[in-house]
Amino acid sequence: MADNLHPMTAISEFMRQVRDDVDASLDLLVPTAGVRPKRLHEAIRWSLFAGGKRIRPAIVYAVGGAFGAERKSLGPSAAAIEMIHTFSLIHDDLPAMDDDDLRRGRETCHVKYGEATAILAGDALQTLAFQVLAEDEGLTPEIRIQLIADIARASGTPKGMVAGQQLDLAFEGQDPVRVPIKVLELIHSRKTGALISASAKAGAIIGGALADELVAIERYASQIGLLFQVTDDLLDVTQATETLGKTAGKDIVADKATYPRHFGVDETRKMAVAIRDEACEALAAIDRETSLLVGLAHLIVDRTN
Ligand code: GRG
Repeated sequence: MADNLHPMTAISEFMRQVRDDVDASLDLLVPTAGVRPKRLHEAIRWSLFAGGKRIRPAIVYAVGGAFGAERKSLGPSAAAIEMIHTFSLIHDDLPAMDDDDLRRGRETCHVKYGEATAILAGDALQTLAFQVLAEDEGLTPEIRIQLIADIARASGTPKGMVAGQQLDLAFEGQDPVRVPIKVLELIHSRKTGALISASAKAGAIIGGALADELVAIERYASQIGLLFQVTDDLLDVTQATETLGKTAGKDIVADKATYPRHFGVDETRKMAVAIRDEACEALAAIDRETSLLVGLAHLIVDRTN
């Protein structure tokens, strides 16, 4: 981060750069809407280029940068992780899951293109992500295999996103306050935390982090993963649909167990700040320039959507 910039200006500038880079990579990697089957590629692009925050790619770039990785060596992995994330959003919005009609400020993929195409758009994004990782000639075969294994583990089951989603669905409709906090943490860590941790680990591995540095980054990542979902829970009850770009208040309607429901909004806010500070403390074990990682932790809790 440039020394002469205010930390918030530096993080905003960093996020702008990430968005530009990841959008350019995704545009090159995803078939254009003119390629057959056109409807499928249009649907993929509809969801992918709808103005997502690109937080996971930002984590890849920020952690990789802290360990001295070159930007171009991080691009394909950052794009692949964003593909998996977008895939999970498309499937999460389906009628059989959260049944939502608004995402990233526009109609969800299945509302715009139909359910079958939305399922296929998600499937295609997932497979393309692993293809991109496997074919990334900027990385050694060993690193590619490690990234593929880590990201697959974070996406699937028993400790990844699919498992988290299944648990989330299983607890829907039960008295949310009676869901033990340990279970809530478990759902959050799988549904949201796992891919965020995999993003941080990918950056660290590409940057050649040492074993003890990797441990510190994993601690940082598990805290910001939790922070991300706790903040998401808070935003669901404190922000308007227009600001979020997705339907506000969904957690209450679906009777979901969330932090604000357990602890109330004020207490949850305090907890979020404590989790942020713990994330930043984990960085003290790393003798690298980590101000961007601190900035990211602040951004995650201070965001409005
Ligand atoms: C097989 C990988 C896989 C997924 C299918 C549907 C599903 C199983 C999992 C759902 C996972 C999910 C939607 C988790 C929610 C995580 C979350 C808080 C998403 C919002 O992320 P933001 O705020 O969104 O980063 P933007 O739009 O900014 O990218």
